[in-house]
Amino acid sequence: MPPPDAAADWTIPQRWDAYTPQHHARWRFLYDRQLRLLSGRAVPEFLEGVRLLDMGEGVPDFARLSERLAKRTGWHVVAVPGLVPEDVFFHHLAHRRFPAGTFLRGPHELDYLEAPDVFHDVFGHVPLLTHPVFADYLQAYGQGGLRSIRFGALDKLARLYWYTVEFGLIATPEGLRIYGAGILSSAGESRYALESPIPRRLAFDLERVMRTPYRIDSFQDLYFVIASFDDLLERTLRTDFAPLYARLEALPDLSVTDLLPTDCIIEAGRTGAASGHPTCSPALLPN
Ligand code: HBI
Ligand code: FE
Repeated sequence: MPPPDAAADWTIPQRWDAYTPQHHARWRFLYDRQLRLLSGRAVPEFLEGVRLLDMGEGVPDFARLSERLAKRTGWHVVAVPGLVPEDVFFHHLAHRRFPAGTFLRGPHELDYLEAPDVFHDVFGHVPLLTHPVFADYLQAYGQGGLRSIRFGALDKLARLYWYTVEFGLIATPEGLRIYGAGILSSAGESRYALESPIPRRLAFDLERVMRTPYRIDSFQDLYFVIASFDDLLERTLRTDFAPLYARLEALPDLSVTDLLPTDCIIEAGRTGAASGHPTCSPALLPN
């Protein structure tokens, strides 16, 4: 059941007028800090989306933001009270509505907070929705999510969201770049994800991703790297999930230190690689 002041689809009014000058100043601090960090680290299409959406003045008004966004890919940003049930979340994505929180993190939690706030949701997730292929991917993800509930495979699909939309990396001719919102909205992880020798970085593989649980309370030990957004769309949401879910039923989950012979290692990370294990350079990522 939605909370008292929310509609049946869990949306609420954003109440943009209620943001104080302090909120807008804090947004600008977070925005400016991330943009300084992300040049040379974020995938160029993300930075292009940030430029197009013109969000630098303060907490964006979702109505104005959606006007600009919808002109490009038909997506809208809708306000919700916080995390919403999976089926509600998938339903919004399947209809090109991105559900965003309205609260802004406090001055004491500028670096890490448990629940997604408006900076994570809007600065982290929305700019890439100006990119037609990524916009298609997220809508197809929502449709797939609704189907996965019927297969009882919601946890597998949640992992796909986690290792792509939230914490995905992408190979570019200039090197690895960030496209996951959980990294893009985090000062610490924006550096760690590309520069730390600790995490393992593997080429994206749908079945591998769906077998790999994740942790929500620390920097990631494992990142998956895609070759392009076209490739991500092709490899995931164009496949028939029924046989995949059936296969996954019989396979155990993998720990982040497990290594499959089929894993294509881009950077082995602290846990290292079995000797002789094939590595793959980002340029040669399986397309
Ligand atoms: N609700 N508002 C909101 N934002 C999310 O990112 C979100 C959610 N509900 C469920 C959810 N994410 C995850 O379970 C996804 O993997 C489905
Ligand atoms: Fe998120």
